[in-house]
Amino acid sequence: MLSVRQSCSRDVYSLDGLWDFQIDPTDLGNTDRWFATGLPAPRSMPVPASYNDITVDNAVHDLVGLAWYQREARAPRRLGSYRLILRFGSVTHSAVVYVDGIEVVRHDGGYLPFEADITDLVTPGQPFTVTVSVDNRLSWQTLPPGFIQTDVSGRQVQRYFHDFYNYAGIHRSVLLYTRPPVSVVDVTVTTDLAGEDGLVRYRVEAPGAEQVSVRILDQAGVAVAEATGSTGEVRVRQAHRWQPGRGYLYTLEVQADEDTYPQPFGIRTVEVKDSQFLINGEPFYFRGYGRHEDNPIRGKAHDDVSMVHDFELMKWQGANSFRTSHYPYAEEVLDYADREGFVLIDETAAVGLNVGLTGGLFGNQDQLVTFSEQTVNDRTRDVHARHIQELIARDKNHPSVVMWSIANEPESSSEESRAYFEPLAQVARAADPTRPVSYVNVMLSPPHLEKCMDLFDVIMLNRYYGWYVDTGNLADAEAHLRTEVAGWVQAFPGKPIVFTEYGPDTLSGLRDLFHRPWSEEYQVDMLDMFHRVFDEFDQVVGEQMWNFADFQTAPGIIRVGGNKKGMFTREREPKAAAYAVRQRWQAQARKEGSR
Ligand code: E9O
Repeated sequence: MLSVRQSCSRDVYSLDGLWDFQIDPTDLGNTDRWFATGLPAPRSMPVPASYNDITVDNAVHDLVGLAWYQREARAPRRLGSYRLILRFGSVTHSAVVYVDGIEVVRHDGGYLPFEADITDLVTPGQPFTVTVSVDNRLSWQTLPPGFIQTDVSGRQVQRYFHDFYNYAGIHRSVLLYTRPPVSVVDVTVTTDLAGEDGLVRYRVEAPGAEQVSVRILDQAGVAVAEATGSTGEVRVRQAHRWQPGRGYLYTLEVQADEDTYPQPFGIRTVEVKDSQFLINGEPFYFRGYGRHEDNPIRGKAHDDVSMVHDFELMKWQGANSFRTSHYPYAEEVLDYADREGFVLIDETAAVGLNVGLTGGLFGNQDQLVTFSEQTVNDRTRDVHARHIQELIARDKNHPSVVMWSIANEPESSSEESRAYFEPLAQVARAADPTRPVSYVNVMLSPPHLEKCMDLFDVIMLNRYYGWYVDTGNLADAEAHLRTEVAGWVQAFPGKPIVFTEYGPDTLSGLRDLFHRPWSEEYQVDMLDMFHRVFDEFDQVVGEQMWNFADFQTAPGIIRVGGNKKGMFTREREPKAAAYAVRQRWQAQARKEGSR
């Protein structure tokens, strides 16, 4: 799905701000439409925001069920033959949207956009009501998966297999935009290098358009090439490459009859070859973090203030990349990464998939939970396939995205898991033949148990030697880590290895002469130990520690106010490791710069 971009044929209006909000007292609103005459007892809720931490009401904070949002909007006065589209950046986890009481769209999947053409339901210049029901429930067929239990008081409790808190609400901007009756609905740009030149292949979908043409504008807005037709290949002479640390963006300005759509892109190549990860033909070493969209009060909402500040902190550290763990991030974040030259591993919301398990006692590191149902099944896989396709459709033109991660830490040592993932790897490759595809491997599936990795291009590993195992014993931890990396090298020669998680929980301000776990000293030591081992193996081409910042979790006996594995606190204050790792990363960056 195309991002919303302004142009001479497209106007954009924001519906962000305060909406009316109310919890569904009956859970039946989508059937009996009790909201049709307005929400009877509304309170104010900002959009975008997670609703959980805004009020001081447990009913809102701990809701398992439906919440309703409503506001008035106004159709543009001069619409003429143009279409009016209502677009949501994301609603977590599923939404049903009504315009003046008429359902216009529903969408499952809390981290991807959706839209509806509402032209025929509005009158130019006149107000109309937008109502959204937001369902935060997770089941075996949602991503991420989860299940619901009822406690002794009859209250529903959501259980899930990931540790980050199940924030919900309208998390990204709500926009109204106009476009001509015949318009661009999809653009795909892929690029290649030919000596100093860039080759730009494009494909435009604009149903019913009689004339399609494109111009390529450089970053200064100067046209450097053009072509006609809905597909083609254009040569950009002496191309500015999009490079890590130096993002250079061109714009493919598409003209389809009356419609103009500006599609930013970068000229660069990505390739996995001989255990290296190549960007523009040169070996790239990933330095950075797994992250979360997580902030005090606003929860998982996108906001530009936190985004720009987080990027400043990452640049200060010398990071060049991050993984969008464990779900697709706001489009604004990807646009900004494109501009800033950050390299992204783009992940689906498939976290906590216990493919081969049917019932059992399950610990998500926080809680022990018993369940008896079959967990993930064929329907889950169909949902998963759709998520992969929607993610790639949304993000395929971002030069910052260099790899698709189709799952985080699934069970991957059974034949069932292999059968589950084989078709999904194909779905990703069919949707995008130009980028590597992989998934992130959990510590429970070392090389001798692993059944899925040969389906993928890059070995991504989350490892916690020194924390969940060998706690407090970094000598053993180092030996075990070294042995395991050697095992991967031997089992999968030629596949690059990126560490996508490692690091201990660390309580900011806890200092300890004996460098014991939870102290800032221990975090410095443990990260240092991992880095020492990484440096011994050429096949290790990246280090993304866990996590950029502390983040909120579900309640549990090993979480004190959330997951504390951050390099920064949740408020973005640096822990001691932030300075120590900065030295290493800045030194690496200087070395690369002098090459
Ligand atoms: C996923 C991430 O979202 N990986 C977890 C992170 C954590 O801090 C979580 O925040 O807990 C680590 C999974 C570790 C599994 C270790 C199993 C060890 C068994 C021997």
